[in-house]
Amino acid sequence: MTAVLEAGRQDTSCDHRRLRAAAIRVLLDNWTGTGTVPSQSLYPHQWSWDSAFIAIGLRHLSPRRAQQELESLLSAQWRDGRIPHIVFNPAVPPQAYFPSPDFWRSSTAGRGSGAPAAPETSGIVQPPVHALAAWLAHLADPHESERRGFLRRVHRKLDAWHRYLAAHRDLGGHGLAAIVHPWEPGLDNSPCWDVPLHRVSPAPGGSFRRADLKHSAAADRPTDLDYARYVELARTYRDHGYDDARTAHVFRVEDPGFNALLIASEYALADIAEAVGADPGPGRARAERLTRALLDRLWDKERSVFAARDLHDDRLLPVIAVNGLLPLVVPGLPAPVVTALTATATGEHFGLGTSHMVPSYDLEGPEFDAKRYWRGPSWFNTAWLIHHGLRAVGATERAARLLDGFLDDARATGFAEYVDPHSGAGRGIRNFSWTAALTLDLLADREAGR
Ligand code: 2M8
Repeated sequence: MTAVLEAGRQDTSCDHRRLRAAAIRVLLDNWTGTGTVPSQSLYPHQWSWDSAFIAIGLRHLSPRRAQQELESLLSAQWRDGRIPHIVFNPAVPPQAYFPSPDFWRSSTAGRGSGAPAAPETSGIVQPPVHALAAWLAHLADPHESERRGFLRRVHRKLDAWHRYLAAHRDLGGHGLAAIVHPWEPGLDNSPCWDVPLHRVSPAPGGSFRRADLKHSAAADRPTDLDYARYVELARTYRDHGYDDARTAHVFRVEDPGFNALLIASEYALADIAEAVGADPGPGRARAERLTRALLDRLWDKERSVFAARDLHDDRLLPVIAVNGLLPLVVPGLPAPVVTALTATATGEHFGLGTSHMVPSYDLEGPEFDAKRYWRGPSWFNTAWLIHHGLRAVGATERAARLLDGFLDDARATGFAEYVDPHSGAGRGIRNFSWTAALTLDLLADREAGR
């Protein structure tokens, strides 16, 4: 019996070693010298929240490289504090990705909002996971971080980023940050955005050329009509100088995922402040205020899940999706909310424990599609966040099972972008950077016996 157990353990550790080596290979291949592309084919530039997740994994490979990943992203920060969702690599041909720099025109159209003269960037944002990533990157090697003055440099920039969100994005006036484009929450094509997105008149069909369909199956990606609406929203924002006060923002939504990550990052920013000798009080106070607003505005008691609020009519959108589970990462939620939310995760809508990881949208919802991106498939970054949320609320057994499932899916799919929640089949592209990075992170947890 002991021999069998021992052999099983050796198999697992050998599998883990191989998986770790394969994840490292993906990150080395996708490193450009200053940052990491999510994928060399589909996403050949630097993406904002991808880089935060990538840094969380890179810290196990090279804490210094993790710091550089974040600093290269922050070097493209706008003077108003916004961290753009894409930082373009000038060496990549414009036709490799759409919308390309000549669509966003950040250095000219965004000049009034403080866009840098170079590099070119997009003008929208993505979820603020950066302070959390910076704090974790620091903790991986505090001496190296201290030696490079990492925390001191990023503290000011991350503080400006959170201030941008508070000053320019509280479009509802209740203390939460609003998103103004479906690409901002990172769950681009989620059914959550269907109602507000359908108010947007699509850009004319011939006015742009998609690049994504060269690398991914059309059945996995957004429809042409939705793409035309994304383009129109971004064009309108650009034509108003990316100025939130001047743009009418037809699409404006308070998203529970975006705000939950902001809260987690406010706490991390407070830790960073304390470490550099600044006052952590304001960051913690902001986190507490945001948590109260999240509960007041976005907790859908009837459905036992957090939901997005459409600021067009100030109503909760009755859509159950994975962004509604992300507040599990928020410290100090009331116990009845945690109990109800955990029950929702394990119930029929998400099937946590029986699904592959956590589906991006309600398994029983009318729009469920196991293949199409963010309309059903399970993603590794949301699984990683929910794993940590479950651990933090003491659901350790469920958290551990989710971790095992994550590692199995990452291995079986060659670090896919996302997977079918029923079959586990890999979808989208392979060798996807945040899948590899978060695999490294969870392997490190497993090795440390967490
Ligand atoms: C996807 O979004 C981009 C636009 O930002 C796209 O579809 O072209 C999303 O999955 C997003 O969350 C992710 O950050 C990005 C790069 O991985 O790809």
